[in-house]
Amino acid sequence: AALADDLTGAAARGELIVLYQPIVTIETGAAAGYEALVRWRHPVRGLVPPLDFIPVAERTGLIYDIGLHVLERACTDMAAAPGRPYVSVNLSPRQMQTPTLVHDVLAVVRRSGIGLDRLVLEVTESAIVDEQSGGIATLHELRSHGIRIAVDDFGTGYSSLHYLTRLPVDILKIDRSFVAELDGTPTGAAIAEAVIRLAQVLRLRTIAEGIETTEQAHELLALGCHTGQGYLYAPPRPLDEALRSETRRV
Ligand code: G
Ligand code: G
Ligand code: MN
Ligand code: NA
Repeated sequence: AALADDLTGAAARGELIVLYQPIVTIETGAAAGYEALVRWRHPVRGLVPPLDFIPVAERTGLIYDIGLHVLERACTDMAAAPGRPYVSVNLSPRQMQTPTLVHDVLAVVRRSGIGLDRLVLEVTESAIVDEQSGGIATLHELRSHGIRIAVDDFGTGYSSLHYLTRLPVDILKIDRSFVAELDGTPTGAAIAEAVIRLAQVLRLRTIAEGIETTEQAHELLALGCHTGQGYLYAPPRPLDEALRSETRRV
């Protein structure tokens, strides 16, 4: 309860900070975009990771305003970034279910000055697949404005593969648990390979998460995934550091 109280007004007090992790073209190591990842700089507890406060924010409904705050920061930061990178922002289920979402997202992005084609919104399977939530209609509407949709942690949720063929999405993010299994064996590659093949057939892009070794990067390339993020390239960092961080070729 105390944490929830503190969270009220955290954004207004400037306690929420947004870090950026590059999403790179694996062949060149060049950043094509950045994932925005929020942190809470709590005056007493120190840096609180999202896993500790996003669920609280979801329960209390604070996530809606926090999410718009993160979006505004992310779009404004990217407006000043060289090379017109895209920015990928996470949306939680509760945000997806709020009827004003599309209107508010459009207003924030337009105010920032970046084009709508430079925004990717990351949603989880559960947030879209729940028929009651109106998630599908929301995604259609967002996409009609040129915003791209990525399915986060793909493969860990409960959507059936059949259902996926009808989802209005652009990108599948291969969950880092499947990248971690890449060990040069067919069994280790099984799920990543299945996701990549599926994406090819459905004409979706793939982004591999949690790439930590050059071996994983090479294996992803061999499987046909050309974009990824992970500690091999860079951890989430403050904007300035993220923009000037060195990228590497594998
Ligand atoms: O950065 P880190 O690995 O600690 O992120 C942990 C989780 O928190 C990830 O699942 C990520 O999707 C989520 N997360 C990070 N930033 C945001 C945000 O701005 N909004 C929402 N809804 N989730 C976020
Ligand atoms: O659920 P989502 O994919 O949005 O979560 C992203 C989270 O993954 C962030 O909290 C980020 O800190 C973390 N992350 C980013 N790169 C790596 C990596 O290479 N390895 C691991 N274990 N975690 C990573
Ligand atoms: Mn994500
Ligand atoms: Na993920």
